[in-house]
Amino acid sequence: MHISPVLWQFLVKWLNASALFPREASTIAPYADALYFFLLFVTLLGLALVGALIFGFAIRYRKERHPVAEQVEGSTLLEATWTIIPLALFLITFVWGALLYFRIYNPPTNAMNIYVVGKQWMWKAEHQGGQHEINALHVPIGQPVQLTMISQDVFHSFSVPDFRIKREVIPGRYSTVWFEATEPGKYHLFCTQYCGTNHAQMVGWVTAMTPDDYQKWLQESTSGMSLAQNGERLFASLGCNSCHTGVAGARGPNLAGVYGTRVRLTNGTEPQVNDAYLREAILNPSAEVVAGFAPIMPTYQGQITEEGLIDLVEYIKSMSPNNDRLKQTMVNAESNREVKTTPTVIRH
Ligand code: HEC
Ligand SMILES: [Cu+2]
Repeated sequence: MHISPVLWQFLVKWLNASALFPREASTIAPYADALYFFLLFVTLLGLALVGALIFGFAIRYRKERHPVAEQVEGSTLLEATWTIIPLALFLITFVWGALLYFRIYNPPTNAMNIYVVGKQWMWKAEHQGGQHEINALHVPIGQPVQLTMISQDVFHSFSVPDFRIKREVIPGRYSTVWFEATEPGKYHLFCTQYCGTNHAQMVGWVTAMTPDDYQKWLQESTSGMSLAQNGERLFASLGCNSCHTGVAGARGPNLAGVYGTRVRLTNGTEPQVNDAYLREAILNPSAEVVAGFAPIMPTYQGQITEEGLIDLVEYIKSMSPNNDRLKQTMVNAESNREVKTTPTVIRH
């Protein structure tokens, strides 16, 4: 997908070659750059206009030619012109920016989900099949990838300039970002939020591969246990299954099929069950008590790492296999509430 005219391609290639500009390696990159160059162009135009006027007026109205100042009362036409033209330019920028914003913030429904945990000072990526990697991320090209990210300690920011993506990674709250890589290659990954002493070392590489190579990589890097399987094990070892037995009349509600639905809470609200809801339900059960149940679930605050929480969420998701959309994270769904939990900080 290329929106760039020939001249444009030429400009971008030249900027890349002269190391002045990151590569355009995702589907969003040409769109982001188009707006960027438009803004640059308008700014340069404004600069040239104002500069020329300053010079022109300085020469034309210099003291020798106009020794006595002449008062001008104003001109409606002139004022209307310098109001309407900038207004039009700003409105164009606004509409253009808003359209781009929606494109950047709404992942395609077929996006594949990868989890990322940020911590001082590394990026940890977890693939559905349980493959883990540190300061590295392998992705297929030609396939939208959604990252569901959370921080285990302080604010971080996940940034891949060649993809034109950057998103805050926040303690206690899932955030997402998506991209579709277009060319195989290695791309720099940065933390772009100062996060402590070794912030500068919180960098890595995103490797974009053909789908075949990616499948091969997945097979070679497998740990044998998917995230959901890890979650199932954790569910048993933490004793969750003693209440959530899955049979009617159990002490805890049946969790099978619950993901993606709406649950009725004792406070009368009906939130959608998404990743954020599940995480909150585990860490802060008394905040949202399911109608018809007693608030007997203990809190697991501080007892489960972010990776463990991801495993549990994946396990609960896997118990709702009927919905394809569920393969993707739903934190972007319309019920994207503020989740107020204190982060689980587990230091090693
Ligand atoms: C002592 C029994 C008990 C244990 C142990 C327990 N839970 Fe619960 N859980 C409940 C009850 C009762 C509810 C419903 C009331 C509420 O929401 O607090 C619930 C609610 C939930 C919900 C929200 C369900 C919904 O339909 O919205 C999730 C998710 C959940 N538990 C997960 C877990 C996980 C994961 C563990 C283990 C780490 C666990 N629970 C351990 C009793 C328990
Ligand atoms: Cu960081």
